[in-house]
Amino acid sequence: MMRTPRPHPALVAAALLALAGCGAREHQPERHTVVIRNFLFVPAAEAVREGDEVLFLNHDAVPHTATAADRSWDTGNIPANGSAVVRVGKAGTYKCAYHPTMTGSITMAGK
Ligand SMILES: [Cu+2]
Repeated sequence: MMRTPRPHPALVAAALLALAGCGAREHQPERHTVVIRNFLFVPAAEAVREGDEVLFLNHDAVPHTATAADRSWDTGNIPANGSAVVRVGKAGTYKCAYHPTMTGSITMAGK
């Protein structure tokens, strides 16, 4: 009696994983970080892609916000040493609602 040789299951799984990882998705969402320090957004300009999140870390001793100029997104109040995450879908400028001289901008990459 002859048995048909079969590929090892682990090899099949590896091959399927390799195929799945090939061009199935152009971009994995990323999380960008903007630090608020000394009444500044650092970096002041951040390039994101659709689906990305931006994490704002407030390292100041007073509350801030990051509020889109067109109001399309808003972190709301970020307390001292607090943080907030937003998903930004389009390019534009933003500022702190409490301190209008604090400004930053988002650009959309890969479009
Ligand atoms: Cu502020």
